[in-house]
Amino acid sequence: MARRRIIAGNWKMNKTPSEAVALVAELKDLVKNDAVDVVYCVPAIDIVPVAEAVKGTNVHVGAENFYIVDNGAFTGEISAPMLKDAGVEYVIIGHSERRDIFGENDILINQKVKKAFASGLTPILCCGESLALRKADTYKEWIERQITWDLDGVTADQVKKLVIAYEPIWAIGTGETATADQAEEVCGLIRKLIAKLYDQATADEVRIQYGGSMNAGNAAELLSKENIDGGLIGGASLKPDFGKIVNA
Ligand code: 3PY
Repeated sequence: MARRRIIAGNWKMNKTPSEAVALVAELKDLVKNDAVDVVYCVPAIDIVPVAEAVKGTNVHVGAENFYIVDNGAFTGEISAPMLKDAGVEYVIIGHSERRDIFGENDILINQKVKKAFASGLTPILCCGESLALRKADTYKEWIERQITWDLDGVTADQVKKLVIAYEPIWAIGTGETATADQAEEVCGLIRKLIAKLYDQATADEVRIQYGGSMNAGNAAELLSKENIDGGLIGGASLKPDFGKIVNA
């Protein structure tokens, strides 16, 4: 089945509000492509100016994180209704930097996936293994366990709208990229797992991205693989190269 491609930038903790608006303007013509969903996942403080700046373009706005409660005494957090009201459509959940640096575990990540869907946001759910797990050849079991936990209680109809990003941790911010065959192996495995946990129709619809140093040089080969429906892009999403990835 033909799944619509989705290329999302993960800006991480980069760009002040004025720099963010300038980047949107710089990329505007470069990311035009009606056949692809283009998403900028931006720092919380950039959401409102970026949502304003992308109006009338083909770009959708995403957040990089949120908390599972709507409002209250949660200093420093941002809620799903706040994101929705600001024009956010997608939210990254379970990025390895959130898991490793901020201690997010699969229980919280599962709650976030369910809360995002309940709030009308589309999760971009990240999974991926460390270099140690890759070397020990236990990465497949690890990823199956992550996805199984993270989707506990999530319905097939929701999973059909979900985006899953396979991001091997050893390829994040290191300049290392999984080969297209390594990426395809795991993305194919994730699709088979979704068929096992749900059914084939759901597996055929869920969109699976590769993330981890995807760039203008390797995007076309990665995106040519059957089970890779897009990319979650780190550093290259902050440069004109992002346009080349969108159009790869
Ligand atoms: C990277 O490519 O570095 C990422 O972490 C994308 O999310």
